[in-house]
Amino acid sequence: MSDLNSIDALEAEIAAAVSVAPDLAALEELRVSALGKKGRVSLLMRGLGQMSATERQQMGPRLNGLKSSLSDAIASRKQALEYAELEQRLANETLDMTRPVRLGPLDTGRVHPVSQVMEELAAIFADMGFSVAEGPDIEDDHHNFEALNIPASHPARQMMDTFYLPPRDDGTTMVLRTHTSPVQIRTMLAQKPPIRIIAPGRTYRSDSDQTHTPMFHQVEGLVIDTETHMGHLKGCLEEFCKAFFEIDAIKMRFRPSHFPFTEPSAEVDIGCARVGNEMRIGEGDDWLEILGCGMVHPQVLRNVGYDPDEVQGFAFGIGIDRLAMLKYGMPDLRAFFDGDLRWMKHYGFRCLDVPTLAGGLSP
Ligand code: 2U9
Repeated sequence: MSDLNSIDALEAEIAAAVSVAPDLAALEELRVSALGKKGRVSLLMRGLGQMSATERQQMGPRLNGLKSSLSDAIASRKQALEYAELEQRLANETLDMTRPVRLGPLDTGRVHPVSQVMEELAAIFADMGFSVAEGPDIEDDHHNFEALNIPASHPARQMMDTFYLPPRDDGTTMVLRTHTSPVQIRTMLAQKPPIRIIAPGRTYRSDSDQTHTPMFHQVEGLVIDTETHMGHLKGCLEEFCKAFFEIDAIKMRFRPSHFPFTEPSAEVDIGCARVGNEMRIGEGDDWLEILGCGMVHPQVLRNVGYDPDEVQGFAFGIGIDRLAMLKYGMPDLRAFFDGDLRWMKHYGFRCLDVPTLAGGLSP
């Protein structure tokens, strides 16, 4: 039969052992020997049944107190030991981030030149404060045509250019987007100016020959602000061309053009030299068309609820596949989408060739 003094002694003894338990295994052993089914505290509690009512009144609360104080002591020692173990691991386990990457399996896959160029475009435009916007490949007539000031009579609306999906139950007909412009419409409807985005992605037109594939890639850009003018457009596109072709002095020519969604509109050529089969950008007296652009048409601004007297902007569109062909010298567009591994091995990029402006865009 234990008295209160012997319980105090037991508590002091076990608490002392807990406080110096050297590791988690030793602590667990102590826990089992005190609080486990046949532990010393559990046996004492079992003895309560044989006590007189007066004794039980005194010993019951004391034994409960003993159990909870030991549980607390064990829990806090456990936390301290776990923390010390983690500290030890953190001190011992080190990673040398400066070591060269071991290639092996990482070296078998290739990044498609189109994906690589998309990454380059995102890096260049991110540096000028643009963010990347995305939208659905399947669009409705309004976002793909109507809001962009493309009238029903426009050739782009004809069956021969656009992929139409079968009409839906509500009578509407969806299309495969013919450009990424509906992404800009959606962005303008969802956000307030200032807007500075690029919209890269897949686009579809019913066209297939040596220089056209039914699915192709575009990047379009849109800037909307309160005092935007052609000077900003030209500066922005010049910065882009210099960064993309990695040339400091690039000749550019803006030729008047027409698009329903921009006014005025222009097509942009860059200076180049054709030497045999080779195309050298930034040299010679030849010109090469690379993009279209213009100031966003006031009607397009009105269509998204903007006031053209308050805000204006510029937009541009670039064909990514052709850009990739020009920069990396692939001669045939159709091979882009053949999925031929030999082609990928030759023209593809290693997955660690991530383009950054600081690290150099192309490997
Ligand atoms: C909004 C307003 C204006 C996007 C533009 C072009 C000119 C253009 C072609 C380049 C090569 C398509 O892939 S391509 O054949 N694009 O010439 N695109 S301006 O103008 C916009 C877009 C969205 C709301």
